[in-house]
Amino acid sequence: MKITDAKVILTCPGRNFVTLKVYTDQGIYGLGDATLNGMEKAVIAFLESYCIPALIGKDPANTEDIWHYFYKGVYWKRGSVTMTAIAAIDMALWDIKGKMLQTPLYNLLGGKSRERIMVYAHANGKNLEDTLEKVEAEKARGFIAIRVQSGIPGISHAYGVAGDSKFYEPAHKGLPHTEFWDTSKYLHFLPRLFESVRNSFGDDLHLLHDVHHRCTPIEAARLAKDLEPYHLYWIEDPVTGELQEGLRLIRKHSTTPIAIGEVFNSVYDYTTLITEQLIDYIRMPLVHGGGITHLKKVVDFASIYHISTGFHGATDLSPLNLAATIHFNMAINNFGVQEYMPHQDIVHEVFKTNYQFKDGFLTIDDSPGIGVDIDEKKAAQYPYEMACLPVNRKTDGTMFYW
Ligand code: EZ4
Ligand code: CO
Repeated sequence: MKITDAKVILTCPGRNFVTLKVYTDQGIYGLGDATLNGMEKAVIAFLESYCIPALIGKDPANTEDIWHYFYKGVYWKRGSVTMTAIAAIDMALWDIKGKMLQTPLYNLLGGKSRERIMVYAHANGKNLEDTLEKVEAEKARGFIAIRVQSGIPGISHAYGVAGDSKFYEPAHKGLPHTEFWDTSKYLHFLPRLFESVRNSFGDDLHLLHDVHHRCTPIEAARLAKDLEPYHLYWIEDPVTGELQEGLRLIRKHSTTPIAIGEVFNSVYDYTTLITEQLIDYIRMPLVHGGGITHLKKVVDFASIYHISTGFHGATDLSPLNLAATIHFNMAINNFGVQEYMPHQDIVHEVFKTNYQFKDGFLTIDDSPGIGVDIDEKKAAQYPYEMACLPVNRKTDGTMFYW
């Protein structure tokens, strides 16, 4: 079997998605997600100027060798743009392999370790009362794990807290908006928020929270310690992951579990965190972490240290990534939980999906490969629109992490 051609499909059904379609001489094609929020065109440039011409003529069955061709074979390694492009290629080739062998992707990764995967929902409220209502609404939809984010008294707009829209979308059209942040107000409010959630909903719900990299190590240690009585499933990105050693300080002070890495793209971002057991959950998603071939190695490495998965799964990752992720999570032993937010309805006009949500879990059918298709005519009806994630400043104007 040979790869005869590949192309990029860029579409914006409510938000931008980049899809790689790889064709073979046997009429089978494979699809991979290449969406990197706000940097869509950078990934496309790398795919079109180098990866696609280099793919043509290769045997798509050789997923391992092709992965290393694009990773080891390229002088300038790693980085989100490069690893997203490699992920898209890798996903498309595994999709082809599944279609060629007429079997779902999870079978190629070890078969089923479970029948369904637990997912967590987002409850984003404007203030404490509103957040409690949002938790109630997600619970009523059947979720047993819920990420809780709330507007903070004294902070005009906190990242990740949606406006009135039914759908979560942190990017805005055009250049970045500026948001403002005050860590002391946040650290004061958060324990009160989780105390109220536990008082209202009891001990059974799995509660999660995303810090969005906004604490220093000692602030994060205080937060993790203050939240201990509410036994969270995890706190996410308590500090920026670049400073792997910073996690040691948090661990010294608290048993609140930690999830890190939605902005990571390689196993080398994780080595200290994994080998020193400084985290509990891997967040790096297939689409930004070099695809199935690379993530499988990271996750197997993590399993030796009793670290589980909790992959990033916001709506700026396409349905293709979500479906591939469900297969992956079905197969591995050290699955933890999967982030899940439904895409807008128009996204499903473009992407034909094969997964289903029921009672707090996702299941996937047994169509060959990943099992998701793209309607190119529909995709063409939604042209690209520039959109960016916000930037973040402290209230005195200092640039800060978002
Ligand atoms: O900021 O997907 O855990 N989820 C998140 C998301 C990310 C966006 C970035 O594109 O932190 O809201
Ligand atoms: Co996050």
